Amino acid sequence: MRLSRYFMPVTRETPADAQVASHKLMLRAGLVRQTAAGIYAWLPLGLRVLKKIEAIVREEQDKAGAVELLMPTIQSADLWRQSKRYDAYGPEMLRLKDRHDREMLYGPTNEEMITALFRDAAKSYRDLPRTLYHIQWKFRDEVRPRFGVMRGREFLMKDAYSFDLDEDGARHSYNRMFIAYLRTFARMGLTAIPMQADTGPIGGDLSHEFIILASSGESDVFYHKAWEADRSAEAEGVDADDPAALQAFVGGLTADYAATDEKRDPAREAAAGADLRQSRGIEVGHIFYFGTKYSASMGFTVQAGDGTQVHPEMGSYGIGVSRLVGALIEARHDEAGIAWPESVAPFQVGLVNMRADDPACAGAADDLYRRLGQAGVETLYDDRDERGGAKFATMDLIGLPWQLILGPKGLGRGVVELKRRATGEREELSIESALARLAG
Ligand code: 5CA
Repeated sequence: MRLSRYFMPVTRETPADAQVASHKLMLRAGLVRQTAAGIYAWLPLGLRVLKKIEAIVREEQDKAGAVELLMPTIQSADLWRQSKRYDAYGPEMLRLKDRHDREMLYGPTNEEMITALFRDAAKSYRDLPRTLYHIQWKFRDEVRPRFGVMRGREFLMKDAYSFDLDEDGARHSYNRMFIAYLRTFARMGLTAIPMQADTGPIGGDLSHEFIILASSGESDVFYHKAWEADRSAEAEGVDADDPAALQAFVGGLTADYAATDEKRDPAREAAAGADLRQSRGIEVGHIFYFGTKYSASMGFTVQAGDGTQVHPEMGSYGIGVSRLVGALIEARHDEAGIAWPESVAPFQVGLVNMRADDPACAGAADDLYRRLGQAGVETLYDDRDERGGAKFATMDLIGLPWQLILGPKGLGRGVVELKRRATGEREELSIESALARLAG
């Protein structure tokens, strides 16, 4: 992409209404613009990151055996009356009326809708187990939308729902998602710590939040120091199809190392003593096992192997896809701007032509841009006629993993400069070696 033809409104000024680093940087780097309180337009650069995160989430859901579908954002109030949540949900639900005066709502979550959809199709134990998911916009009329996309009113969520015949099956489905979550966040360069959690309006009695550590986080967490190392590699070795092995792994992690919040379990602090650390954290995922809460209230039964009718055991599993964009920036930024991990970066390389007004430089940079494209390297090419200093500042702000700098002096010697954004390391190398390195 040529920057001269892109839409990336960056600003030098720090926005007055943003408190946390990620919100400031998302506005400054032109990733999003607020269009109403807690509602954001995703500008091209931000949309690319959102799509990358979504793709990782989707791949790991598919690997975990979940099946993708897409439910609408608008739901009917009657659906929510079946589960008795319509009145219980309160002012966070955005309620609407259509032209026929029918009560509708903008979905804050989809337990009711998926239960109704699956109920109408699944008749026997042979239709189970199933885990279904979608990646769809939600609306919650939060009292205090803040921190940009991290606590928005409209936000993108991956929500999955599992249906099993019995409790053991449901626990296995829960555990599969549990390790899928560790893998998902690890692929984004994040260590997400599972923390025992309250189930709130979703209901149920088993629940974990996945928390990444950040000083700007909304929750107070205590976590075992074992989580200071990246533990996701351990999840790689577990056979997700073996219920006993999986239960042993998840059970071990949660019993020995799971984080907790202060109000839930102060005793844990005393027990673990010096091994416990305290921090602030951002909740990037939340999983629930709630048994037959929805299948029973919504009249969903299947025929079991012995001929009896049973209510399927259910769980639901959320990931804050749009929240992750902010959370990732909280985890990866410095004074100059964002430093994206390669797996979610909007482009891999920022190609900077230092002298757009010099025909030799422009010719060489155009050629390099073309060859990077042929090699499949996602490149943002700063071909604008601007000062080098301003171009560097922009590249550092938007945080692409690599910067490739081409200027008249280097060109005379046949070299370009390659800079790694995260560390600031620079090296000079020939155009051929730079291409080989970035395409590799
Ligand atoms: N139905 C369940 C699981 S599918 C559910 O709704 N869970 S939740 O309420 O915990 O939300 C799932 C995830 O969505 C959270 O972990 C969080 O990462 C994200 N999320 C929740 N509220 C917001 C919000 N206001 N802004 C951005 N992300 C949010």
